[in-house]
Amino acid sequence: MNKQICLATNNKGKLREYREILAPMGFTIYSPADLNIDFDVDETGADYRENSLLKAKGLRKLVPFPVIADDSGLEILALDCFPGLHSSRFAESMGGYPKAYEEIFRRLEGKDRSARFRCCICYLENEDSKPLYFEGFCPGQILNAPHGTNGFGYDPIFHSEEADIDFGVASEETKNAVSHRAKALQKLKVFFAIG
Ligand code: ITT
Repeated sequence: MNKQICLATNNKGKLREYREILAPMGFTIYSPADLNIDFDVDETGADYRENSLLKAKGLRKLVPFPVIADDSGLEILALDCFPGLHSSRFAESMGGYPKAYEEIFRRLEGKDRSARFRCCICYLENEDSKPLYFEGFCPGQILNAPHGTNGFGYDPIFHSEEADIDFGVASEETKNAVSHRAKALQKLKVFFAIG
């Protein structure tokens, strides 16, 4: 099996987590930037799966390696899974994460704070290969105020139920033991072990 893989992301936080999890298995993970590729895909899919495929296909034609793409988001149950598929775009539209946190706190006043992170990985070996999908969830609660600066994105306002820790103060190792991404990746690792 080719142990060189390109990750279809411009998100440094995701890249760090994939490397941390896959490097011990002997995989080298390249980002588009590592290969001097200007990578940008319009995320026009109707769900995580479609977006992950758009990213995987968009990159696979540009690189000589199999590709992993990750589409993920934060789903707040009392807000009908908002911001969900638009998690990144919502933060951008608010002018950054701190403002997005404030807006979420405002919308959640008096409501149940249950939430989950969700991740869909698409693995595409070759341009004409069948795409393989692996999904993972990470249940928790939205905090009352940001706590810590570890991780990325919405980590500073998320409390993980399984790890019983706020992701903003969790080590990478702790987050990677329970995260949505780690769980999806765990399934991909099983495929690599038998594939
Ligand atoms: P790429 O498309 O380049 O991979 P992106 O950040 O735009 O980067 P997504 O479209 O998948 O990626 O959006 C995922 C967003 O969901 C991400 O930017 C965060 O806002 C949020 N998110 C996903 N996983 C997260 C995590 O582990 N911790 C915190 N926030 C996360």
